[in-house]
Amino acid sequence: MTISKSEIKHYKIKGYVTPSWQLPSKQINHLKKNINIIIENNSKIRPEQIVCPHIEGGTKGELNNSNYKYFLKLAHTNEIINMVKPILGNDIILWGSQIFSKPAFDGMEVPMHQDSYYWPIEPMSTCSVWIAADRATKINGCLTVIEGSHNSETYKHVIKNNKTALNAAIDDKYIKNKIKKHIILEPGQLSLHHSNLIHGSDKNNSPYRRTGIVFRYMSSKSKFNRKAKNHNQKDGHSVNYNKRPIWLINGNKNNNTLVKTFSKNKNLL
Ligand SMILES: O=C(O)CCC(=O)C(=O)O
Repeated sequence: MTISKSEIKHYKIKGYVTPSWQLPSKQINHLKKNINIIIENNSKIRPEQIVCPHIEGGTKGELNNSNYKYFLKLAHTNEIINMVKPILGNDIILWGSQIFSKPAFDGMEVPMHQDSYYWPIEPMSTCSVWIAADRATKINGCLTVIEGSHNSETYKHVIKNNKTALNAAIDDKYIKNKIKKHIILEPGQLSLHHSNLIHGSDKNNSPYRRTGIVFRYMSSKSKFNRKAKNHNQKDGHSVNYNKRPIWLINGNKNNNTLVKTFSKNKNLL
């Protein structure tokens, strides 16, 4: 196992964890290289908003990502899946991913939010795995979380102006006086978070880029609801759930549709 009992306990009590396991250094270089290729080839898309790099064309053909299989394979990494199993059980589907890269001096804020507000999964049995490609610190806008907030309901969110990387944020009244915990990571380290955890990240005004990729896993005992209303970001980046392919990572797909499988044996890393 790549996650210890005490790390699982931390996740269950606080809604997130930073396990001690991290990507080996060779894989960190592959990760940086592949993220850089996507950013360079998609200069019209904000690097905080590169949605589904593991799917050819992204969510609707908007992404130039001939290296999508690299991300798909990364999402199948055994050590990562072994962390997700104790949280979601054995039936696991990969349903989404996003690169959140905040350029030096110009990185967008991710307003405080709960992922459950956005997602079409019923019931909401999910886990996000956020992998750092660059060092993430207080000064370049690392993830911040409100510990234990995953035990709360999904709160009302309000629409923000489009200078933020997400357009809906939790109403300030729910986070007033709450302490934000910074998740500081070295390249290759990762954190797991619960879909109800209140989290976000500050702008990056520093001279250091801050980049991570997040993979979204769900229990396939839950349903990926293809009829869920799509949400459209004000900047034109839209998310369409109707036809999105999803990948069976482990166990059974149960009643989910458009489920694909991926051969891990291809040498893509
Ligand atoms: O990378 C960030 O700053 C935000 C990530 C996030 O909101 C998420 O992974 O759910």
